[in-house]
Amino acid sequence: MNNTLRKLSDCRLYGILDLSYVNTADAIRAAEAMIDGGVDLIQLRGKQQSMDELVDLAAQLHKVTSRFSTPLIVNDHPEISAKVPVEGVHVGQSDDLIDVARKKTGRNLFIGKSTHNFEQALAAQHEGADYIGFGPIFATPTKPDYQPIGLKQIESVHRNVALPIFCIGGIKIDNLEQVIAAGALRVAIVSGLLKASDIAEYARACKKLLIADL
Ligand code: 3NM
Repeated sequence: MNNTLRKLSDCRLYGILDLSYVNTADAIRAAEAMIDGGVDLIQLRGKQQSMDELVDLAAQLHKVTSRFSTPLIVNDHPEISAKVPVEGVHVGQSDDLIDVARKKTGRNLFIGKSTHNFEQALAAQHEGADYIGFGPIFATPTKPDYQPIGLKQIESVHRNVALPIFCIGGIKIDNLEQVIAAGALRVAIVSGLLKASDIAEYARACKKLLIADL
């Protein structure tokens, strides 16, 4: 294990391995390509998979991510962290509160929370989240039931929330400059990356735009 795990504040590009876009057999290769292209942290998201499948895949993924100082975050299930030394857990608005998730992990992990408006973003900060997702910025088939919030709140949320904020939802290489121009410093991308013909190249192009202002 590389003991200099990348800090959240240094993370700009968050790649989400959503198992509705990539099957478990290809997930490791997709993670390696993401890392090769400069993705800074990776989330495992599997809404249809059993706990056993997720634990098994998280363990395989962690062998890869830990070689590259890349934090691995699991979506929804703090319980996985009891079995696999992942670095974080991501919860949604209807999942465990941050405190509860933290207690379930029994370790000092990153806890991230999805937020869908300015008030939820402030509340997540108050609740003790280590980072937030903020979106969906644009309509997305990956989370079809959510109303897109657009670009307008990005600036105010960055002015008022002192956590790493990952804008998410419908973000692709083609609209990323718009999102950055609206004030985003960090983004999370699912389908843009996973449907790319070359995941590493796609990630590299996104990362280049995100770090252009450094
Ligand atoms: N969470 P894509 S939007 C997983 O707004 C997720 O909290 C969202 O997928 C939120 O990059 C989203 O394919 C889906 O649009 C993002």
